[in-house]
Amino acid sequence: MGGVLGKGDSPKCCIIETKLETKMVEAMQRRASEGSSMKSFNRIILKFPKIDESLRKCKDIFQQFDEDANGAIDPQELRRCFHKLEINFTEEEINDLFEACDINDHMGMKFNEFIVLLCLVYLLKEDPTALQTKSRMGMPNLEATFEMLVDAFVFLDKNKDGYVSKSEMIQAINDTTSGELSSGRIALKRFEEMDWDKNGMVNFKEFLFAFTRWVGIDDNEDDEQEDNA
Ligand SMILES: [Ca+2]
Ligand SMILES: [Ca+2]
Ligand SMILES: [Ca+2]
Repeated sequence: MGGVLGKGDSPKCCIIETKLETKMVEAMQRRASEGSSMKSFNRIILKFPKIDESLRKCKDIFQQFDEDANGAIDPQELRRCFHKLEINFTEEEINDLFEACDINDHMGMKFNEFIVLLCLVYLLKEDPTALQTKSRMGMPNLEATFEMLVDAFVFLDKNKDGYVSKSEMIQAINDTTSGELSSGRIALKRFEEMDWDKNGMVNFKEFLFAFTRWVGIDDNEDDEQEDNA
C-alpha cells in the first residue's frame, strides 16, 4: 500500500513522496508563475465565509455521487463521478488521488476529503492552452471557489516552489498584523496546523485539509458511523 518511498533515511528526501505530489507541485509552480490577485492575508481571511458557503453547497454533488448513500464515496463511485464530470484521468491517477485524500483509510471519501480531492483535480486539470473561460469540470461556481483557494496558496508561496514554508507563512501574517506581538506565534500555530507530516513545508493538499478544518467543514466528523463490518 502507499507510494514507494525509496530510501527513507532522511525526512528531507521524502518531501516529494509520490508521483501525484510531484504533479501537484508542478501544477502549482506553473500556476504561481501567473501571480496571485490576493493582496494580503486579510483579504484571504475575508473570503473565508464565501468559500465556506460555496463548499457547503458542494454537499449536493457529494450526495449525488454517493450512490449507495452510505456517507462515503468509494473507489467505484469515484470512477463513475470522474466519468460523469468528464475528468479523463487514468486509473492510476484516480487511485493515487483516492489514496492521497482518503486520510482516515476508511476506503471511502468523506465530504471534506471529497472537496479536497475535487480541488486537486481542478488544479491538476489546468490546461495552459485552454481558454480562460473554459470550465474544467462543468461546475463554474465551484471552480471559481477552487480558484480562490489556489490563488490564496500562490499568495502565500512567495518563492513559487509549490510549497508554503514556515517563514513564508510568518511573513504573510506579519505583513498583515504589523505591531501585534502575538502574530508570530499565531503564524507558527497556523503553520503547525497545516503541516501534517511535519516536514517543514505545506503542500496544497495539506493547505486544503487545514482550510476545511478552519471553516468548519469537518465539524460533523463526530457523528461518523461505526464500521459494522
Ligand atoms: Ca458510497
Ligand atoms: Ca515556497
Ligand atoms: Ca508538510
